[in-house]
Amino acid sequence: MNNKINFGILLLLMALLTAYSYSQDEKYNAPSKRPNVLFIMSDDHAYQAISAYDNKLIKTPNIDRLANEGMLFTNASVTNSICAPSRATILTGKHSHINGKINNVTPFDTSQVTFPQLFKDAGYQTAMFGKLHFGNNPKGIDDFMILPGQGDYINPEFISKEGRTTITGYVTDIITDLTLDWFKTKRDADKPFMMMYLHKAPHRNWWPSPEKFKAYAKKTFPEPATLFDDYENRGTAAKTAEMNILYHMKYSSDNKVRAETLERMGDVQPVVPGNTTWGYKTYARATDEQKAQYDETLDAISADFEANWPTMTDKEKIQWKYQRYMQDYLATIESVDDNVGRVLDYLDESGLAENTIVVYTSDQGFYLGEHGWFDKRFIYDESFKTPLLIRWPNQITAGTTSDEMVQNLDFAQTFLEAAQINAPTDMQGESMIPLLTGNVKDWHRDAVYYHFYEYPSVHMVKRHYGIVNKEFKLIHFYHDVDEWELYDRNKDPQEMNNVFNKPEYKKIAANLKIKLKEMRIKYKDSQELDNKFIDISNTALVEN
Ligand code: SGN
Ligand code: CA
Repeated sequence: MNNKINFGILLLLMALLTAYSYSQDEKYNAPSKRPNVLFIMSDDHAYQAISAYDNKLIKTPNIDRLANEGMLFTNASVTNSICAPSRATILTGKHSHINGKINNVTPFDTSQVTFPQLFKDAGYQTAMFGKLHFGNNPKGIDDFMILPGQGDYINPEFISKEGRTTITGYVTDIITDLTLDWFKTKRDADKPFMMMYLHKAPHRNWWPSPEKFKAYAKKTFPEPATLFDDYENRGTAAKTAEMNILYHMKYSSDNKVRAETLERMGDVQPVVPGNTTWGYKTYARATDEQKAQYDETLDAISADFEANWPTMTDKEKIQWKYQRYMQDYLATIESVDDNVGRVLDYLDESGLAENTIVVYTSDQGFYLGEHGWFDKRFIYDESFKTPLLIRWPNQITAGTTSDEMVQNLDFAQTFLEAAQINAPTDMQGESMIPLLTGNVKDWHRDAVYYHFYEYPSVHMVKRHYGIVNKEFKLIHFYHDVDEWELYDRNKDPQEMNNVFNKPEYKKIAANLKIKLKEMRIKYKDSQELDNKFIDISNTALVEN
Protein backbone atom coordinates (compact mmCIF):
# COMPACT_ATOMS: atom_id res chain seq x y z
CA MET A 1 0.00 0.00 0.00
CA ASN A 2 2.71 2.35 1.11
CA ASN A 3 4.74 1.45 -1.92
CA LYS A 4 1.81 2.24 -4.18
CA ILE A 5 1.40 5.67 -2.63
CA ASN A 6 5.11 6.32 -2.88
CA PHE A 7 5.08 5.28 -6.50
CA GLY A 8 2.12 7.56 -7.16
CA ILE A 9 3.91 10.47 -5.53
CA LEU A 10 7.00 9.71 -7.53
CA LEU A 11 5.02 9.73 -10.79
CA LEU A 12 3.42 13.02 -9.82
CA LEU A 13 6.80 14.51 -8.98
CA MET A 14 8.25 13.33 -12.28
CA ALA A 15 5.34 14.84 -14.18
CA LEU A 16 5.80 18.14 -12.34
CA LEU A 17 9.51 18.09 -12.97
CA THR A 18 8.99 17.45 -16.68
CA ALA A 19 6.49 20.27 -16.89
CA TYR A 20 8.86 22.55 -15.01
CA SER A 21 12.02 21.45 -16.78
CA TYR A 22 11.49 23.68 -19.75
CA SER A 23 9.63 26.89 -19.32
CA GLN A 24 11.07 28.79 -22.29
CA ASP A 25 9.06 26.75 -24.82
CA GLU A 26 7.69 29.83 -26.55
CA LYS A 27 11.06 30.63 -28.07
CA TYR A 28 11.11 27.93 -30.68
CA ASN A 29 8.82 25.34 -32.07
CA ALA A 30 10.31 22.49 -30.08
CA PRO A 31 10.08 19.07 -31.70
CA SER A 32 7.96 16.52 -29.80
CA LYS A 33 11.02 14.28 -29.47
CA ARG A 34 13.98 16.00 -27.85
CA PRO A 35 16.83 16.35 -30.35
CA ASN A 36 20.14 14.52 -30.13
CA VAL A 37 23.30 16.63 -30.09
CA LEU A 38 26.45 15.63 -31.94
CA PHE A 39 29.16 18.11 -31.03
CA ILE A 40 32.19 17.78 -33.30
CA MET A 41 35.24 19.81 -32.38
CA SER A 42 38.74 19.72 -33.75
CA ASP A 43 41.86 21.24 -32.22
CA ASP A 44 43.29 24.35 -33.93
CA HIS A 45 41.23 24.05 -37.13
CA ALA A 46 41.38 27.42 -38.91
CA TYR A 47 38.25 28.49 -40.77
CA GLN A 48 40.57 29.31 -43.69
CA ALA A 49 40.97 25.55 -44.04
CA ILE A 50 37.28 24.73 -44.49
CA SER A 51 36.04 25.14 -48.03
CA ALA A 52 32.61 26.33 -46.89
CA TYR A 53 34.51 29.44 -45.70
CA ASP A 54 37.35 29.60 -48.20
CA ASN A 55 38.29 27.10 -50.87
CA LYS A 56 41.78 28.38 -51.70
CA LEU A 57 43.62 25.83 -49.55
CA ILE A 58 41.57 22.66 -49.26
CA LYS A 59 38.25 21.08 -50.14
CA THR A 60 36.35 19.75 -47.13
CA PRO A 61 33.19 18.34 -48.74
CA ASN A 62 31.98 16.52 -45.64
CA ILE A 63 32.29 19.40 -43.20
CA ASP A 64 30.78 21.63 -45.90
CA ARG A 65 27.67 19.45 -45.91
CA LEU A 66 26.77 20.98 -42.56
CA ALA A 67 26.77 24.44 -44.12
CA ASN A 68 24.91 23.33 -47.22
CA GLU A 69 22.29 21.60 -45.10
CA GLY A 70 22.44 24.05 -42.20
CA MET A 71 23.95 27.35 -41.10
CA LEU A 72 27.46 28.79 -41.44
CA PHE A 73 28.58 31.40 -38.89
CA THR A 74 31.09 33.91 -40.26
CA ASN A 75 31.68 35.87 -37.07
CA ALA A 76 31.83 33.06 -34.50
CA SER A 77 34.62 33.57 -31.98
CA VAL A 78 36.13 32.27 -28.77
CA THR A 79 36.47 34.16 -25.50
CA ASN A 80 40.13 33.15 -24.95
CA SER A 81 41.98 31.67 -27.91
CA ILE A 82 43.72 28.70 -26.37
CA CYS A 83 42.85 25.08 -25.99
CA ALA A 84 41.92 24.14 -22.44
CA PRO A 85 40.34 27.51 -21.57
CA SER A 86 38.14 27.28 -24.66
CA ARG A 87 36.98 23.82 -23.62
CA ALA A 88 36.28 25.01 -20.08
CA THR A 89 34.21 27.89 -21.46
CA ILE A 90 32.26 25.51 -23.68
CA LEU A 91 31.53 23.12 -20.81
CA THR A 92 30.59 25.77 -18.23
CA GLY A 93 29.07 28.52 -20.39
CA LYS A 94 31.25 30.98 -18.46
CA HIS A 95 34.20 33.24 -19.26
CA SER A 96 37.68 32.11 -18.17
CA HIS A 97 37.86 34.60 -15.30
CA ILE A 98 34.70 33.03 -13.83
CA ASN A 99 35.34 29.34 -14.49
CA GLY A 100 38.99 29.82 -13.43
CA LYS A 101 40.59 27.95 -16.36
CA ILE A 102 42.47 30.98 -17.65
CA ASN A 103 45.30 29.10 -19.37
CA ASN A 104 46.46 25.60 -20.25
CA VAL A 105 48.19 25.17 -16.92
CA THR A 106 45.87 26.20 -14.08
CA PRO A 107 43.66 23.30 -12.96
CA PHE A 108 40.01 23.05 -13.99
CA ASP A 109 37.72 23.16 -10.96
CA THR A 110 35.67 20.02 -11.47
CA SER A 111 33.09 20.96 -8.86
CA GLN A 112 31.55 23.32 -11.42
CA VAL A 113 28.35 22.56 -13.29
CA THR A 114 29.04 21.60 -16.91
CA PHE A 115 26.40 21.24 -19.58
CA PRO A 116 26.89 17.46 -20.14
CA GLN A 117 25.88 16.87 -16.49
CA LEU A 118 22.63 18.70 -17.10
CA PHE A 119 21.98 16.60 -20.18
CA LYS A 120 22.61 13.42 -18.25
CA ASP A 121 20.36 14.55 -15.39
CA ALA A 122 17.63 15.30 -17.91
CA GLY A 123 17.71 11.73 -19.21
CA TYR A 124 20.14 12.02 -22.11
CA GLN A 125 22.76 9.38 -22.80
CA THR A 126 26.12 11.14 -22.93
CA ALA A 127 29.45 10.15 -24.49
CA MET A 128 32.82 11.71 -25.29
CA PHE A 129 35.62 10.47 -27.56
CA GLY A 130 38.92 12.17 -28.34
CA LYS A 131 40.74 15.18 -26.96
CA LEU A 132 39.38 17.00 -23.95
CA HIS A 133 42.81 18.24 -22.77
CA PHE A 134 42.26 18.10 -19.00
CA GLY A 135 41.07 15.66 -16.39
CA ASN A 136 40.55 11.95 -16.60
CA ASN A 137 36.90 11.56 -15.72
CA PRO A 138 34.70 14.14 -17.45
CA LYS A 139 31.64 14.79 -15.30
CA GLY A 140 28.24 13.83 -16.61
CA ILE A 141 29.63 11.60 -19.35
CA ASP A 142 28.33 8.03 -19.37
CA ASP A 143 30.94 6.61 -21.73
CA PHE A 144 34.26 8.12 -22.71
CA MET A 145 37.68 7.43 -24.11
CA ILE A 146 39.79 10.56 -23.98
CA LEU A 147 43.40 11.31 -24.85
CA PRO A 148 45.65 12.20 -21.92
CA GLY A 149 46.51 15.91 -22.28
CA GLN A 150 47.38 16.71 -25.89
CA GLY A 151 47.40 13.06 -26.92
CA ASP A 152 49.41 11.50 -29.75
CA TYR A 153 48.82 11.20 -33.47
CA ILE A 154 50.27 7.72 -33.81
CA ASN A 155 49.25 4.72 -31.70
CA PRO A 156 47.63 6.99 -29.11
CA GLU A 157 46.89 6.15 -25.53
CA PHE A 158 43.33 6.67 -24.25
CA ILE A 159 41.84 7.06 -20.80
CA SER A 160 38.52 5.37 -20.05
CA LYS A 161 36.70 4.39 -16.87
CA GLU A 162 38.61 1.12 -16.99
CA GLY A 163 42.04 2.77 -17.13
CA ARG A 164 44.54 3.43 -19.92
CA THR A 165 44.86 1.61 -23.24
CA THR A 166 46.98 2.20 -26.32
CA ILE A 167 45.30 1.71 -29.67
CA THR A 168 47.34 1.06 -32.80
CA GLY A 169 46.67 3.34 -35.73
CA TYR A 170 46.13 6.97 -36.66
CA VAL A 171 44.39 9.13 -34.06
CA THR A 172 41.72 10.71 -36.27
CA ASP A 173 40.59 7.33 -37.60
CA ILE A 174 40.64 5.80 -34.12
CA ILE A 175 38.55 8.56 -32.49
CA THR A 176 36.01 8.05 -35.25
CA ASP A 177 36.04 4.26 -34.89
CA LEU A 178 35.37 4.66 -31.16
CA THR A 179 32.53 7.09 -31.85
CA LEU A 180 30.90 4.88 -34.48
CA ASP A 181 31.34 1.82 -32.34
CA TRP A 182 29.52 3.58 -29.50
CA PHE A 183 26.65 4.48 -31.81
CA LYS A 184 26.40 0.90 -33.03
CA THR A 185 26.83 -0.98 -29.78
CA LYS A 186 26.20 1.29 -26.82
CA ARG A 187 23.54 3.74 -27.82
CA ASP A 188 20.27 3.35 -25.97
CA ALA A 189 17.55 3.80 -28.57
CA ASP A 190 15.11 4.85 -25.84
CA LYS A 191 17.10 7.92 -24.90
CA PRO A 192 18.29 10.97 -26.81
CA PHE A 193 22.08 11.33 -26.92
CA MET A 194 24.65 14.07 -26.48
CA MET A 195 27.88 12.99 -28.12
CA MET A 196 31.14 14.95 -27.99
CA TYR A 197 33.35 13.77 -30.86
CA LEU A 198 36.62 15.65 -30.36
CA HIS A 199 39.54 15.51 -32.78
CA LYS A 200 43.15 16.01 -31.84
CA ALA A 201 44.02 17.09 -35.37
CA PRO A 202 45.16 19.49 -36.73
CA HIS A 203 47.14 20.41 -33.57
CA ARG A 204 50.89 21.01 -33.81
CA ASN A 205 53.13 19.14 -34.56
CA TRP A 206 51.13 18.26 -37.55
CA TRP A 207 51.49 14.53 -38.28
CA PRO A 208 49.29 13.27 -41.12
CA SER A 209 48.38 9.68 -41.85
CA PRO A 210 51.07 8.04 -44.05
CA GLU A 211 49.03 8.16 -47.28
CA LYS A 212 48.05 11.78 -46.88
CA PHE A 213 51.57 12.76 -45.82
CA LYS A 214 52.85 11.35 -49.08
CA ALA A 215 50.15 12.95 -51.22
CA TYR A 216 50.25 16.40 -49.62
CA ALA A 217 54.07 16.66 -49.62
CA LYS A 218 53.79 17.06 -53.40
CA LYS A 219 51.26 19.92 -53.30
CA THR A 220 51.85 23.66 -53.44
CA PHE A 221 49.55 26.11 -51.71
CA PRO A 222 48.83 29.79 -52.31
CA GLU A 223 50.52 32.16 -49.87
CA PRO A 224 48.47 34.52 -47.72
CA ALA A 225 48.80 38.23 -48.57
CA THR A 226 50.38 39.03 -45.19
CA LEU A 227 52.97 36.20 -45.08
CA PHE A 228 55.86 38.69 -45.01
CA ASP A 229 54.28 41.07 -42.50
CA ASP A 230 56.81 43.24 -40.64
CA TYR A 231 54.29 44.31 -37.94
CA GLU A 232 54.69 47.98 -38.73
CA ASN A 233 51.69 50.00 -37.47
CA ARG A 234 50.98 47.38 -34.82
CA GLY A 235 51.98 47.39 -31.16
CA THR A 236 54.66 45.65 -29.14
CA ALA A 237 52.66 42.44 -28.71
CA ALA A 238 52.62 41.57 -32.42
CA LYS A 239 56.31 42.43 -32.73
CA THR A 240 57.43 40.31 -29.79
CA ALA A 241 55.20 37.23 -30.19
CA GLU A 242 57.15 34.05 -30.84
CA MET A 243 55.09 32.35 -33.49
CA ASN A 244 56.78 33.55 -36.65
CA ILE A 245 57.27 30.96 -39.37
CA LEU A 246 60.84 32.04 -40.09
CA TYR A 247 62.07 32.42 -36.53
CA HIS A 248 59.98 30.11 -34.38
CA MET A 249 58.79 27.24 -36.54
CA LYS A 250 61.22 24.38 -36.15
CA TYR A 251 62.85 22.70 -39.13
CA SER A 252 62.90 19.40 -37.32
CA SER A 253 59.79 18.90 -35.20
CA ASP A 254 57.55 21.13 -37.33
CA ASN A 255 58.92 20.76 -40.84
CA LYS A 256 60.14 17.20 -40.37
CA VAL A 257 63.71 17.53 -41.59
CA ARG A 258 65.56 14.53 -40.20
CA ALA A 259 67.74 15.14 -37.13
CA GLU A 260 70.70 13.52 -38.87
CA THR A 261 70.40 15.94 -41.78
CA LEU A 262 70.35 18.94 -39.46
CA GLU A 263 73.30 17.63 -37.50
CA ARG A 264 75.28 17.05 -40.69
CA MET A 265 74.49 20.54 -41.94
CA GLY A 266 75.53 21.98 -38.60
CA ASP A 267 74.84 25.64 -39.24
CA VAL A 268 71.05 25.34 -39.33
CA GLN A 269 70.52 25.26 -35.59
CA PRO A 270 71.34 28.90 -34.75
CA VAL A 271 68.78 30.15 -37.24
CA VAL A 272 65.97 28.77 -35.13
CA PRO A 273 67.00 28.70 -31.48
CA GLY A 274 65.96 25.50 -29.79
CA ASN A 275 65.50 23.67 -33.07
CA THR A 276 65.36 20.41 -31.25
CA THR A 277 64.44 17.05 -32.63
CA TRP A 278 61.92 16.07 -29.98
CA GLY A 279 59.00 16.53 -32.37
CA TYR A 280 60.14 13.30 -33.89
CA LYS A 281 58.71 11.72 -30.75
CA THR A 282 55.54 11.21 -32.77
CA TYR A 283 57.50 9.24 -35.36
CA ALA A 284 59.24 7.38 -32.56
CA ARG A 285 55.88 6.00 -31.46
CA ALA A 286 55.36 4.29 -34.80
CA THR A 287 56.04 0.60 -35.35
CA ASP A 288 58.76 -0.26 -37.90
CA GLU A 289 56.05 -1.04 -40.40
CA GLN A 290 54.38 2.34 -39.82
CA LYS A 291 57.73 4.15 -39.95
CA ALA A 292 58.45 2.58 -43.31
CA GLN A 293 55.29 4.20 -44.68
CA TYR A 294 56.61 7.65 -43.75
CA ASP A 295 60.28 7.16 -44.63
CA GLU A 296 60.26 7.81 -48.36
CA THR A 297 58.59 11.19 -47.91
CA LEU A 298 60.72 12.10 -44.90
CA ASP A 299 63.86 11.32 -46.88
CA ALA A 300 62.66 13.44 -49.81
CA ILE A 301 61.97 16.39 -47.49
CA SER A 302 65.43 16.15 -45.92
CA ALA A 303 67.15 15.82 -49.30
CA ASP A 304 65.33 18.85 -50.66
CA PHE A 305 66.20 20.85 -47.56
CA GLU A 306 69.87 19.89 -47.59
CA ALA A 307 70.22 20.73 -51.27
CA ASN A 308 68.43 24.06 -51.20
CA TRP A 309 68.57 25.60 -47.74
CA PRO A 310 72.17 26.87 -47.87
CA THR A 311 71.41 29.23 -50.76
CA MET A 312 67.94 30.29 -49.69
CA THR A 313 67.19 33.91 -48.84
CA ASP A 314 65.09 34.58 -45.74
CA LYS A 315 62.08 35.10 -47.99
CA GLU A 316 62.66 31.71 -49.63
CA LYS A 317 63.05 30.09 -46.23
CA ILE A 318 59.68 31.46 -45.18
CA GLN A 319 58.17 30.16 -48.40
CA TRP A 320 59.73 26.72 -47.99
CA LYS A 321 58.60 26.44 -44.38
CA TYR A 322 55.12 27.72 -45.21
CA GLN A 323 54.67 25.05 -47.88
CA ARG A 324 55.88 22.30 -45.53
CA TYR A 325 53.56 23.65 -42.85
CA MET A 326 50.52 23.71 -45.12
CA GLN A 327 51.29 20.28 -46.58
CA ASP A 328 51.22 18.67 -43.14
CA TYR A 329 48.52 20.79 -41.52
CA LEU A 330 46.09 20.39 -44.41
CA ALA A 331 46.82 16.67 -44.76
CA THR A 332 45.68 16.18 -41.15
CA ILE A 333 42.51 18.10 -41.98
CA GLU A 334 41.70 15.91 -44.95
CA SER A 335 41.60 12.99 -42.50
CA VAL A 336 39.28 14.94 -40.22
CA ASP A 337 36.99 15.68 -43.14
CA ASP A 338 36.95 12.05 -44.35
CA ASN A 339 36.10 10.89 -40.86
CA VAL A 340 33.40 13.49 -40.30
CA GLY A 341 31.94 12.08 -43.53
CA ARG A 342 31.89 8.59 -42.02
CA VAL A 343 29.93 9.83 -39.02
CA LEU A 344 27.48 11.89 -41.09
CA ASP A 345 26.91 8.88 -43.33
CA TYR A 346 26.15 6.78 -40.27
CA LEU A 347 23.59 9.32 -39.06
CA ASP A 348 21.92 9.10 -42.48
CA GLU A 349 21.96 5.30 -42.66
CA SER A 350 20.66 4.89 -39.13
CA GLY A 351 17.88 7.43 -39.58
CA LEU A 352 19.31 9.56 -36.75
CA ALA A 353 20.16 12.57 -38.91
CA GLU A 354 16.63 13.95 -38.92
CA ASN A 355 16.46 14.63 -35.18
CA THR A 356 20.14 15.35 -34.51
CA ILE A 357 21.76 18.75 -34.16
CA VAL A 358 25.23 18.46 -35.65
CA VAL A 359 27.77 21.12 -34.75
CA TYR A 360 31.24 21.44 -36.25
CA THR A 361 33.66 23.82 -34.59
CA SER A 362 37.24 24.17 -33.36
CA ASP A 363 38.55 25.14 -29.93
CA GLN A 364 39.86 28.29 -31.65
CA GLY A 365 41.14 29.54 -34.98
CA PHE A 366 44.75 29.41 -36.16
CA TYR A 367 47.20 31.38 -38.30
CA LEU A 368 48.00 29.73 -41.59
CA GLY A 369 50.85 32.08 -42.42
CA GLU A 370 48.81 35.27 -42.04
CA HIS A 371 51.07 37.91 -40.48
CA GLY A 372 53.91 35.44 -40.96
CA TRP A 373 52.50 33.40 -38.09
CA PHE A 374 51.41 29.95 -37.03
CA ASP A 375 49.56 29.23 -33.73
CA LYS A 376 46.84 31.37 -32.10
CA ARG A 377 46.18 33.34 -28.81
CA PHE A 378 45.67 36.81 -30.28
CA ILE A 379 42.32 38.55 -30.54
CA TYR A 380 43.22 39.24 -34.19
CA ASP A 381 40.75 37.57 -36.51
CA GLU A 382 42.43 34.32 -37.55
CA SER A 383 42.72 33.13 -33.96
CA PHE A 384 39.79 35.01 -32.41
CA LYS A 385 37.31 33.60 -34.90
CA THR A 386 36.55 29.91 -35.00
CA PRO A 387 34.69 27.82 -37.54
CA LEU A 388 31.06 27.14 -36.67
CA LEU A 389 28.65 25.15 -38.80
CA ILE A 390 25.36 23.80 -37.46
CA ARG A 391 22.83 21.48 -39.08
CA TRP A 392 19.43 20.91 -37.53
CA PRO A 393 16.83 19.60 -39.93
CA ASN A 394 13.40 21.24 -39.68
CA GLN A 395 14.74 24.08 -37.53
CA ILE A 396 17.62 25.62 -39.49
CA THR A 397 16.98 26.63 -43.08
CA ALA A 398 19.52 24.80 -45.25
CA GLY A 399 22.29 26.86 -46.82
CA THR A 400 21.95 29.91 -44.55
CA THR A 401 24.70 32.15 -43.20
CA SER A 402 24.84 34.29 -40.07
CA ASP A 403 27.35 37.06 -39.38
CA GLU A 404 26.12 37.61 -35.81
CA MET A 405 28.70 37.84 -33.01
CA VAL A 406 28.27 34.40 -31.45
CA GLN A 407 30.84 32.74 -29.19
CA ASN A 408 31.85 29.38 -27.76
CA LEU A 409 30.44 30.88 -24.55
CA ASP A 410 26.96 30.43 -26.06
CA PHE A 411 27.13 26.73 -26.90
CA ALA A 412 25.99 25.38 -23.52
CA GLN A 413 22.89 27.54 -23.34
CA THR A 414 22.08 26.85 -26.99
CA PHE A 415 22.26 23.09 -26.60
CA LEU A 416 20.33 23.20 -23.33
CA GLU A 417 17.53 25.23 -24.83
CA ALA A 418 17.40 22.96 -27.86
CA ALA A 419 17.07 20.00 -25.50
CA GLN A 420 14.40 21.82 -23.49
CA ILE A 421 16.51 21.88 -20.35
CA ASN A 422 16.67 25.04 -18.25
CA ALA A 423 20.13 26.58 -18.18
CA PRO A 424 21.56 27.72 -14.83
CA THR A 425 21.06 31.46 -14.50
CA ASP A 426 24.75 32.12 -13.88
CA MET A 427 25.83 30.93 -17.33
CA GLN A 428 27.12 33.96 -19.23
CA GLY A 429 26.30 33.22 -22.86
CA GLU A 430 23.18 33.69 -24.94
CA SER A 431 21.19 30.88 -26.50
CA MET A 432 21.65 30.99 -30.27
CA ILE A 433 18.21 29.42 -30.83
CA PRO A 434 16.74 32.69 -32.24
CA LEU A 435 19.47 32.71 -34.90
CA LEU A 436 19.11 29.03 -35.70
CA THR A 437 15.36 29.27 -36.06
CA GLY A 438 15.36 32.48 -38.07
CA ASN A 439 14.05 34.77 -35.30
CA VAL A 440 16.90 37.27 -35.58
CA LYS A 441 14.81 39.97 -33.93
CA ASP A 442 15.11 38.01 -30.67
CA TRP A 443 18.91 38.17 -30.80
CA HIS A 444 20.20 41.31 -29.08
CA ARG A 445 23.97 41.08 -28.77
CA ASP A 446 26.08 43.39 -30.90
CA ALA A 447 29.54 42.94 -29.36
CA VAL A 448 31.60 40.30 -27.58
CA TYR A 449 34.26 40.27 -24.88
CA TYR A 450 37.66 38.57 -25.13
CA HIS A 451 40.45 38.01 -22.60
CA PHE A 452 43.75 36.15 -23.07
CA TYR A 453 46.07 35.38 -20.12
CA GLU A 454 48.79 32.84 -20.88
CA TYR A 455 51.85 35.11 -20.64
CA PRO A 456 54.76 34.85 -20.18
CA SER A 457 54.64 31.42 -21.76
CA VAL A 458 55.13 29.52 -24.99
CA HIS A 459 54.74 31.84 -28.04
CA MET A 460 54.93 34.92 -25.79
CA VAL A 461 51.63 36.55 -26.70
CA LYS A 462 51.02 39.34 -24.22
CA ARG A 463 47.97 39.45 -21.97
CA HIS A 464 45.12 41.37 -23.48
CA TYR A 465 41.39 41.91 -23.40
CA GLY A 466 39.07 43.63 -25.80
CA ILE A 467 35.68 44.25 -27.30
CA VAL A 468 34.70 43.26 -30.82
CA ASN A 469 31.63 44.22 -32.81
CA LYS A 470 30.95 43.79 -36.52
CA GLU A 471 32.78 47.03 -37.34
CA PHE A 472 35.58 47.50 -34.82
CA LYS A 473 37.94 45.78 -32.45
CA LEU A 474 39.38 47.60 -29.44
CA ILE A 475 42.20 45.87 -27.56
CA HIS A 476 44.09 46.61 -24.37
CA PHE A 477 47.45 44.87 -23.94
CA TYR A 478 48.57 44.96 -20.30
CA HIS A 479 50.87 43.42 -17.67
CA ASP A 480 54.34 44.43 -18.92
CA VAL A 481 52.93 46.99 -21.40
CA ASP A 482 49.96 49.34 -21.42
CA GLU A 483 48.97 49.64 -25.08
CA TRP A 484 45.70 50.10 -26.90
CA GLU A 485 44.91 49.02 -30.45
CA LEU A 486 41.89 49.72 -32.59
CA TYR A 487 41.09 48.06 -35.90
CA ASP A 488 38.51 49.04 -38.48
CA ARG A 489 37.23 45.59 -39.41
CA ASN A 490 35.48 46.72 -42.59
CA LYS A 491 38.20 48.97 -44.01
CA ASP A 492 41.14 46.90 -42.79
CA PRO A 493 40.03 43.25 -42.61
CA GLN A 494 43.64 42.05 -42.46
CA GLU A 495 44.22 44.18 -39.36
CA MET A 496 47.40 45.81 -40.59
CA ASN A 497 46.78 49.28 -39.15
CA ASN A 498 46.21 50.15 -35.54
CA VAL A 499 44.13 53.34 -35.80
CA PHE A 500 43.76 53.92 -32.07
CA ASN A 501 45.71 57.19 -32.22
CA LYS A 502 44.28 58.45 -35.50
CA PRO A 503 42.23 61.63 -34.93
CA GLU A 504 39.39 60.43 -37.14
CA TYR A 505 38.90 57.40 -34.86
CA LYS A 506 39.12 59.29 -31.58
CA LYS A 507 35.40 59.33 -30.96
CA ILE A 508 34.94 55.69 -31.91
CA ALA A 509 37.79 54.66 -29.61
CA ALA A 510 36.34 56.67 -26.72
CA ASN A 511 32.89 55.12 -27.18
CA LEU A 512 34.29 51.63 -27.40
CA LYS A 513 36.35 52.18 -24.27
CA ILE A 514 33.15 52.97 -22.39
CA LYS A 515 31.44 49.91 -23.84
CA LEU A 516 34.41 47.74 -22.91
CA LYS A 517 34.26 49.01 -19.36
CA GLU A 518 30.54 48.24 -19.20
CA MET A 519 31.17 44.82 -20.63
CA ARG A 520 33.80 44.03 -18.00
CA ILE A 521 31.27 44.95 -15.35
CA LYS A 522 28.52 42.93 -17.02
CA TYR A 523 30.70 39.81 -17.20
CA LYS A 524 32.16 40.45 -13.72
CA ASP A 525 35.73 40.90 -14.92
CA SER A 526 37.96 43.51 -13.28
CA GLN A 527 41.47 44.81 -12.79
CA GLU A 528 41.45 43.04 -9.45
CA LEU A 529 40.95 39.73 -11.24
CA ASP A 530 43.59 40.63 -13.87
CA ASN A 531 46.07 41.09 -11.01
CA LYS A 532 44.95 37.96 -9.22
CA PHE A 533 45.56 35.89 -12.35
CA ILE A 534 48.98 37.46 -12.82
CA ASP A 535 49.87 36.40 -9.27
CA ILE A 536 48.60 32.87 -9.80
CA SER A 537 50.49 32.51 -13.08
CA ASN A 538 53.69 33.75 -11.54
CA THR A 539 53.80 30.59 -9.48
CA ALA A 540 54.24 28.26 -12.47
CA LEU A 541 53.54 28.53 -16.17
CA VAL A 542 54.78 25.34 -17.65
CA GLU A 543 53.08 24.27 -20.88
CA ASN A 544 51.67 20.80 -21.11
C1 SGN B 1 52.22 23.16 -27.53
C2 SGN B 1 52.51 23.61 -28.94
C3 SGN B 1 52.19 25.08 -29.07
C4 SGN B 1 50.75 25.28 -28.68
C5 SGN B 1 50.54 24.77 -27.28
C6 SGN B 1 49.14 24.90 -26.78
N1 SGN B 1 53.88 23.38 -29.25
O1 SGN B 1 53.06 23.81 -26.64
O2 SGN B 1 52.38 25.47 -30.41
O3 SGN B 1 50.41 26.62 -28.75
O4 SGN B 1 50.88 23.40 -27.24
O5 SGN B 1 48.24 24.36 -27.68
S1 SGN B 1 54.29 21.90 -29.71
O6 SGN B 1 55.62 22.02 -30.29
O7 SGN B 1 54.24 21.08 -28.52
O8 SGN B 1 53.34 21.41 -30.65
S2 SGN B 1 46.79 24.10 -27.22
O9 SGN B 1 45.97 23.82 -28.40
O10 SGN B 1 46.83 22.98 -26.33
O11 SGN B 1 46.37 25.32 -26.55
CA1 CA C 1 43.60 24.19 -29.62
